[in-house]
Amino acid sequence: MSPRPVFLILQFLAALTCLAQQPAPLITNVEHRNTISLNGSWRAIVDLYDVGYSNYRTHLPSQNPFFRNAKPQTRRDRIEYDFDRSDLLKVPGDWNTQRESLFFYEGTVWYEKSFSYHPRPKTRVFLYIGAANYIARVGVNGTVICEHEGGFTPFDCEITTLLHEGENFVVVYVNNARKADAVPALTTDWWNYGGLTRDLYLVELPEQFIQDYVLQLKPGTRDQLFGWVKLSNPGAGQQVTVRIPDLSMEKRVTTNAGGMAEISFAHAGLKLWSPDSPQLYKVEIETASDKVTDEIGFRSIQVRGRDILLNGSPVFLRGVSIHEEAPYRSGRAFSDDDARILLGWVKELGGNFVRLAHYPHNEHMVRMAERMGLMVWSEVPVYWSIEWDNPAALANAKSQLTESIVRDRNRASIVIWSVGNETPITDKRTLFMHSLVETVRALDSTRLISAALEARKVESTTRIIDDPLGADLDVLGCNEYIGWYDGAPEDADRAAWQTPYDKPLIMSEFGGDASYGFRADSDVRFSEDYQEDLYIHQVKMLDRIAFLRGASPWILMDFRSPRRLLPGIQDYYNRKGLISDRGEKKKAFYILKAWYQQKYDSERPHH
Ligand code: GCB
Repeated sequence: MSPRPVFLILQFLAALTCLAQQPAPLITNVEHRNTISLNGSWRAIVDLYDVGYSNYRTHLPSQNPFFRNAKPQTRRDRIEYDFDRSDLLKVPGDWNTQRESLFFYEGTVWYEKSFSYHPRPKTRVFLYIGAANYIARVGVNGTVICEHEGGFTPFDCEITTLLHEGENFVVVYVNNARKADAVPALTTDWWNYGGLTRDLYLVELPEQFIQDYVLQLKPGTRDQLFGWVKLSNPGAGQQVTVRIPDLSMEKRVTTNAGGMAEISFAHAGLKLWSPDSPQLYKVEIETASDKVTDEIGFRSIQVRGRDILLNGSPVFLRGVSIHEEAPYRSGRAFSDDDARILLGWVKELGGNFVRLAHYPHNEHMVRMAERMGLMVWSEVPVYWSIEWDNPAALANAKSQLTESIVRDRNRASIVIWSVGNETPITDKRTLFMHSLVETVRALDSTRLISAALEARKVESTTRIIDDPLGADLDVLGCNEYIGWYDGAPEDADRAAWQTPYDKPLIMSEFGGDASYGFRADSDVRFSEDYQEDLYIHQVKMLDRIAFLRGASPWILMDFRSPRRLLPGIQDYYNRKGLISDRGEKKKAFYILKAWYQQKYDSERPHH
């Protein structure tokens, strides 16, 4: 029997409202809240044809059977799935590297986990998902509560009223099928690792809690802090206390009608954060019902003409690009230990800077960089071609950008927000990118904005960086591949660089593939010797660019890419790493290290 039209219309409307379920406003600094980890083993149903979502058309999406985790009640019941008898996947973790059969998989996986919970009075509970690549739909105890698009940023959904005493369950639908209208779109030079790739928590908060806050050094000063605290519920006259015990600072402020309170104060004895001395202060924020602590570093980052100034002094950014690829084991990196190893190599290289390409990396990485003393370039996956004239794609890019800024804007490590990578120049694209730049400026006035651009080649030796997007940026980023995609390594010796912009340049990429252990003459592609020679020519060229203020060559470690097909050499790895996927350093590593030592010494002539 087919359903009546009226019912279908109602169902359609209900489906629309269901799809419109946005996550709750982001809770910052989840790490220091009262959390219950949901990491660990989850039941997983691999659903190649999206049967669980699309084949149950007679159900409202909010009552989709898979979300209900249903069990047969009688022997006659037909239920064609069973989480309890499905295999396990680890969370956090991509699915591709956990099961051979999922290595190339792009589609839907349903995750389920049961947990016992004891509700407490006057407590709100949120489910926080560090990242799910790419679309996630979340249900708790059978009710679908929110959905999220974007594979590299966190979101949370309030589940207070859905929880009960005893056993509860959460079901998450994750789909990583590539789509032309997504961000990123169909093609990337990295593996499309699917799944619940970052930490998952239940976050317990009081009824009125500290939603978000910012405390930063006022640009252009060395002793003035400013910011604000936002409470979860609006309402004027609520007291907020901000303390920095090590500075014996305490400040009381009162919220406005929107539940926000501004803070500003000065302290002459402030020790500023820098790579050489990554000073962090414990900051406590307290209201009548909530208290959260954080560790915040204070520093300023500015541009003056063609200089980048850290705490008022010119600095050269000695960096390297990194993908969120796990060292020693394969797959997505997600832990503190992964971050310690990757960033430890950057320190060994003599770096003070990392470009976390091409999407926001996990929070462990950003916090580890802060503790270790590394400045960070953070990026959104506005990569290559996006549907520039599609308003939904723009809204999506903006929301990923916003989530990453809200998550990280108290981190001293982050000095640059990058709005994209190698986006081909057209009017529509430049408008789109302009809109992203405006989004950043509205959310954060203390950091620099950049993007990885490409240069225009005139004649055979001159390269001009005159992308119109440059007008919007504080710092020009440029990717170039002289000696790899563009001519021979020695062509760098004659290359001349120009830009009409009076702005600093970071060479955000250069490099070439080398298979670790493959030694040959320096003109043999894919040998360590070729890559070493390329770096020798590159650093000489870079030294001749008068407006160069930093570099983040491509890339620290070999990483998986579906575009890298050469058997025996690439085997689905981009081999431009200075270090292999097994942690072995290639010859070029030492060329860059020596160059960075020189740069370091020349900034400190008296040492
Ligand atoms: C680029 C891209 C980067 C690639 C790299 C390469 O220009 O920005 O994502 O992986 O080149 O190796 O081709």
